[in-house]
Amino acid sequence: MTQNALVRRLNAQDTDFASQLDQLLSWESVSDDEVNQRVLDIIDQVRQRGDAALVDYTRQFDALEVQDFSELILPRERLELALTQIQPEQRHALEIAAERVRSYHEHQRQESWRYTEADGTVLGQQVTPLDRAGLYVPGGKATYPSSVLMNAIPAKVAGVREVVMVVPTPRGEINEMVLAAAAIAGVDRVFTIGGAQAVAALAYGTESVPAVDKVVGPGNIYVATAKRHVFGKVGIDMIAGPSEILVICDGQTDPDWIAMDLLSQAEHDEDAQSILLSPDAQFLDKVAASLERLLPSLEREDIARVSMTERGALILVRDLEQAVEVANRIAPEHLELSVANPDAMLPKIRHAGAIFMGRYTAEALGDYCAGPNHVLPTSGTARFSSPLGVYDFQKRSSIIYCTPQGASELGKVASVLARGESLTAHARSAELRIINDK
Ligand code: HSO
Ligand code: ZN
Repeated sequence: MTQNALVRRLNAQDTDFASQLDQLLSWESVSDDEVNQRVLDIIDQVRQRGDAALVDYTRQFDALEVQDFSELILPRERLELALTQIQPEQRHALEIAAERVRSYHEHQRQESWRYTEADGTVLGQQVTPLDRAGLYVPGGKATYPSSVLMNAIPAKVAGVREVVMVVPTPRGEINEMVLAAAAIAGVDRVFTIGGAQAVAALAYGTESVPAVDKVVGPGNIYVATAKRHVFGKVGIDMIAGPSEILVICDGQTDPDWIAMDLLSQAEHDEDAQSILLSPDAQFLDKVAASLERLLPSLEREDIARVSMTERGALILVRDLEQAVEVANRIAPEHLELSVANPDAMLPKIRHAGAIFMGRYTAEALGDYCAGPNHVLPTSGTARFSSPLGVYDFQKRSSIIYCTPQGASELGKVASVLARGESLTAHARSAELRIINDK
């Protein structure tokens, strides 16, 4: 291996591989006292001064000369107009993607259920959508129309009554594709505000912005910090870390395909992480060569290069069995199984946000239009969490419906337990319903 190779090479057979891997994966989300304090001040101002605070912050942070909050409300017709402003092929692609994402998510809708116990008591769960969801969409370079679809469509499929979107428009710049995606996904209202102030407005409501029940969507450190602070007042989705891809390849896929799949995540962010596991050392050499050759062809070459150098790795494993062990240890956001028989491997995969099966299933297809959500658990959180879905916009209420007989039987049990807790009113409430059949 050359000293100045683009991507580091590791060998899973090394005795200290476990610690090399820990080091490779370590990534600290910045949590900065100064950011924290500024965000708390902003939330406070929005709670006290409502729309006026939003106007002030928009002038200050987005360099926009607004006089009045009404200028920050985007009328529905403006969304419709965006559909005519973009290229017909862009509109067509957004529509196809939206349709695929919608039909996939329709499979996720949870239904209410009930069953009857032997004593006639009916038990169950009533599933209801949230009343209102807030969707944060970043402005600037990290604005992704595909993310508008991925966040808004599950909410709509869940039956959320109103989806409210916020998107900053720095110096008045607005992304027509983002607005078109909002129109296609059925977003109900849009405000051109951003940053921590927009999150605060969604959580607490102002004269013009309705308070929502849950805030979802990606954002910068200010947005992420604000989401953490408003959690409890409203629900939030996950706080996403940088994008990650882990590819397991048996060495039989075109090395250029694998290299480009790795680069597809590296180009998101300097902190993004792309890792390849293969039992074939020569194949790793070929992918390394492909990476060197293909990188300069990217518009975001600089970002991808930093990501590959700082956080990328090509790892030689003993066999595919060991690759699976390493994959489970990493619990990646995206896992490509670029092997002859991915179905045989699938049952052994325990932790991954999304699994891309076989040589043809590039992660990029899932990022845009296959159907599943691209908002996925990052930084190893796939050990305990799942992709964004319809279930994130639904909640459940327990249902208990006792018959006289059921209440009598349960009353005897409840009474004993209540007296054990010295809760006399509980005990009496239950006892009053016991049928005395002498
Ligand atoms: N790969 C990103 C999603 C995305 N890709 C949006 C392209 N646009 C999530 O990790
Ligand atoms: Zn992506």
